[in-house]
Amino acid sequence: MYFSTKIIKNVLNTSIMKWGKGSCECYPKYKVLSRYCMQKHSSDNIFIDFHGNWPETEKSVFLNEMRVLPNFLSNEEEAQLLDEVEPYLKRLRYEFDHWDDAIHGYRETERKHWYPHNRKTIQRISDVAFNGQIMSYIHILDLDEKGVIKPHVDSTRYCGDTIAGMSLLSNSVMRLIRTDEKKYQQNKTSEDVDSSYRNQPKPSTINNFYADILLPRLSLYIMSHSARYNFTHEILANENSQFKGEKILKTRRISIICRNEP
Ligand SMILES: O=C(O)CCC(=O)C(=O)O
Repeated sequence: MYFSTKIIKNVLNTSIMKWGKGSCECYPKYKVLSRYCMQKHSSDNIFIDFHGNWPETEKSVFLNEMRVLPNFLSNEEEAQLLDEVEPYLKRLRYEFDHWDDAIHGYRETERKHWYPHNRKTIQRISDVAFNGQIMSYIHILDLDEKGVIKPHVDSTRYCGDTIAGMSLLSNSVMRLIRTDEKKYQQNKTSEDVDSSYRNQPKPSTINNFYADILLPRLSLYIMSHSARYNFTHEILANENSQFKGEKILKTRRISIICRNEP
């Protein structure tokens, strides 16, 4: 199935799907996208651009373990979340000082208690991505327009096998590059696993396979199991932010990220 750039633009520019509790409604005009909802495991996926020589088995596992739900949020839900988090974020400075850090040009906070309308949105993530088992602290990451998230693998010490993130304010491209599969698996002893929160192996796209993931504003991504541990993930800087040949402009982006317990 071939998806044209016109369809990708439609996803980026219009609210065409509404996600309810674990299901979605698609307007009839966008039948082709409704197939995405029905066939999330199909080997073509409009939000994933595969590069390099992927073994077929890895590809089908990956399609189950890296999912993008477009328009998970409505514009109103996005505005309500922003109203709640902005007053806290505004008190912080963007961190640009440490180029070695996995994230550059960001500020962040955590939140446990949410206004009731936003709590409902968090509960939807909990139901869709975690079978109701979510960590109580939710991570809010505000990336400046010039900010980048460099390739890293999250440590298995601090959270479980799944992370789910909503993208507010901006579209962006996340890149997942295949890395050393043994090093970052769960349940390793302390000598095997780096103790830092984010490990930064040096992944290469040469003689390797990787995937670019389009994260439209208002979407939710769910990354789990091998997509988390066998691949680094990063958010591309504007200089190389493109998807299927289309430039994807990243402006200021706030992600609200839920995790499960290790
Ligand atoms: O902003 C995101 O969606 C990804 C965040 C991330 O990679 C991290 O917190 O380790």
